[in-house]
Amino acid sequence: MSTADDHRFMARALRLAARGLTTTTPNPRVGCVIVRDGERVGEGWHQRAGEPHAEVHALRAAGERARGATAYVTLEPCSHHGRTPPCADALVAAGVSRVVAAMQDPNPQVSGRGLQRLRAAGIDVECGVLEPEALALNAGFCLRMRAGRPLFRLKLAASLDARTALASGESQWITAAAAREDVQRLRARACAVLTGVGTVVADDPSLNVRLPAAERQPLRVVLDSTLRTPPDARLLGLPGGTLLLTALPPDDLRAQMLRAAGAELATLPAAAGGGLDLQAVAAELARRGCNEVHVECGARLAGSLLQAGLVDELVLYLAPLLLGDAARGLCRLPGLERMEQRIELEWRDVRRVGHDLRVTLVPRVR
Ligand code: AOF
Ligand code: ZN
Repeated sequence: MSTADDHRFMARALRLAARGLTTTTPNPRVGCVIVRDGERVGEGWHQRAGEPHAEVHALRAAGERARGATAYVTLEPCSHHGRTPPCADALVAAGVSRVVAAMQDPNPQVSGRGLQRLRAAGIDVECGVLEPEALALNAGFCLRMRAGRPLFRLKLAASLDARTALASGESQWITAAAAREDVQRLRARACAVLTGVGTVVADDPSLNVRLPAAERQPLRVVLDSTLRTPPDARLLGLPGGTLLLTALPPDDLRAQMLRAAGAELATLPAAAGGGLDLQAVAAELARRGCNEVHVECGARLAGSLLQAGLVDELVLYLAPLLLGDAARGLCRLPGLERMEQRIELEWRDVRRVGHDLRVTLVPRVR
């Protein structure tokens, strides 16, 4: 089989994997295509944790035609007994003769052992086809496995002069309907939607997914070191669950009231300058299986996350408006004394979304 065919079938497997974009958490999105004599005889993708992996769906579809076939998988087939038995064993049992994987599984329970097991069974194994695309699809999962923290995607919406609200706090509506719907899609793919208590108190946001096809609500997370969340806050009553991260002990009176109002609470260390230790927040969310955390917050938390190096992706919606100097800025950062203290980003993507622009940035690696 030629390299071009390998790329074509792996691209197809990646598209299948992306069908699990909003549903596989805490698992990665994985797709599989089984090809015999140049023809696709089975396809599958991982849909939900606890359900069969991509390979199992594809092998079931292929049946006997899997014998002697090539399996294209966007992630190394697993070798461990998790919620389901090892896919490497299933591929061996089905008699495939070649396996092409896009990338190794960063899960320490697998990390190369799946490929090893296939090779030991005499299967021709190749790894690394369309690897950058596969890594991008599961960037959060990879970060959680390798660094013990989720990927943080910070969403901001501002006027052309980078103002997010009037001095009065009034912020509806800066961006138009298409941009707000785009944000809904970003929320839907996230494992958790995070904000600060200031936003909860000021705006009483829902932070849920309101797309017709939504079958899962991300966990809502509020950074609330002193438990100022009102027990009647809108987000506490919605499906999907709300986690309040606080520095107060679990037996605090407010903690008890908020638990009674439906919140889950976890106590974390406070940061030296007030608020919570953001690295501890990241570690706690990873521990809970969060791969991607979508952040919608005020200028203070946005600034703190940027300073802590915890913004892996910044998605900024820019509306064609000017709000003037008295309006509120994008993110609060300490004044710089030297240019070398600046936070540098790189443009990743620019596109128009309805009336607004969406620019996506990532930290610049120096
Ligand atoms: C695969 N194919 O489609 C996926 C894989 O506990 P489990 O059974 O849900 O396994 C989850 C782990 O399996 C996950 O952390 C990752 O290492 C791997 N995911 N592997 O061969 C798949 N989703
Ligand atoms: Zn598997």
